[in-house]
Amino acid sequence: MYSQALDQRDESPRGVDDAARLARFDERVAAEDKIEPNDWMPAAYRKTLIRQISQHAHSEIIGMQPEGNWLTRAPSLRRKAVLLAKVQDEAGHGLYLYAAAETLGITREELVDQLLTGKAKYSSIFNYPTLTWADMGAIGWLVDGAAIMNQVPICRCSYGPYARAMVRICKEESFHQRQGFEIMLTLSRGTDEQKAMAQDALDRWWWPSLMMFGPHDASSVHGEQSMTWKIKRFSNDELRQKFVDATVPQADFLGLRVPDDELRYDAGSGHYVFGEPDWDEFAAVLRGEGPCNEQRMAHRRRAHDDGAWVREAAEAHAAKHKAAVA
Ligand code: BYC
Repeated sequence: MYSQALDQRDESPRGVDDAARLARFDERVAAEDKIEPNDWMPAAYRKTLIRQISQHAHSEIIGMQPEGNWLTRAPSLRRKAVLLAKVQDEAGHGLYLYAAAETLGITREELVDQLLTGKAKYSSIFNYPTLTWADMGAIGWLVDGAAIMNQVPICRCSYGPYARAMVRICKEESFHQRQGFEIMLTLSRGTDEQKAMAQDALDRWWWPSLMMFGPHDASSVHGEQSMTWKIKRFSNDELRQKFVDATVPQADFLGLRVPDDELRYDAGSGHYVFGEPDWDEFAAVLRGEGPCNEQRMAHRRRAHDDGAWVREAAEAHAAKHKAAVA
């Protein structure tokens, strides 16, 4: 349906990409020019962007649930206000990203439909439960930390609207990361019980956070092409390594232990060597078999149905306005 229409738009009347336009596109990407919505682009570039930006948008929207779970149980008014602001930021990120995806010629309704029907993915990380308050710290510190590592390079993405949306998103993610780290710091400097809670959260969120970067480069389907197009600037494995290198010293500062027996610093390379995430678990989560996949989607569908009256009211208002103008 939509993809056919988009493919036609990116092809010449003979149904073949015009070599001159493709060469010009490649030149512009190589020269670090931004590609804008009305510029010609290869159909596959458009499709990849829609896939990645919408997966990112859906992740922000589904990502509100694990933390939303703790809004009513935050340990103080200040903690509650901060967490509420963070969850609201995530809703905002979802909206900028849906808007960025819409500039590629797909409608919001189609994007939402792809999420609700299970056609589009969202990040594996949000299919894990938030069992204690320390999970709010671990999510901010590790999950937002991984998101920043992944997303800062996307501020230089070749597609203008995505790159610009990422600038603001990354600024807000930095605040999220700091608030998570501060929760972990408070707990790890607290009572034995609080410190144990922080360690338990690190134990449960460490490996899923490493999985956020996607499969190894050798198994990455889109990685190489996305790097050529300058949508991605670093490979999945490069970003995972950067994340481990940045985060292990932070765990040391907190006095917490990263749950990896193979973890060691290699002075020769200046990098940490670390163990393998459980890739069977990753595959299962992507198949919809993670601990919370069903719950997350059921909640999202319910929220969408509950919001039907808002969409109907907006449509009725738009129709009335159109009739008045005509
Ligand atoms: N979860 O060829 P590959 C956030 C899929 S942060 C689920 O390497 P690509 C937030 C991948 O889609 C999270 N699926 O793909 C943080 C592909 O399947 P399809 C969102 C995953 O695109 C805190 C297949 O595996 N961030 O929002 O080159 C609070 C093969 O992978 C995952 C972004 O989306 C995964 N972890 O690289 C609130 C950042 N990993 O599509 C919210 C932008 C891989 O062919 N996205 N897959 O069916 C990216 O940078 C890239 O899309 C990825 C994957 C690194 C995620």
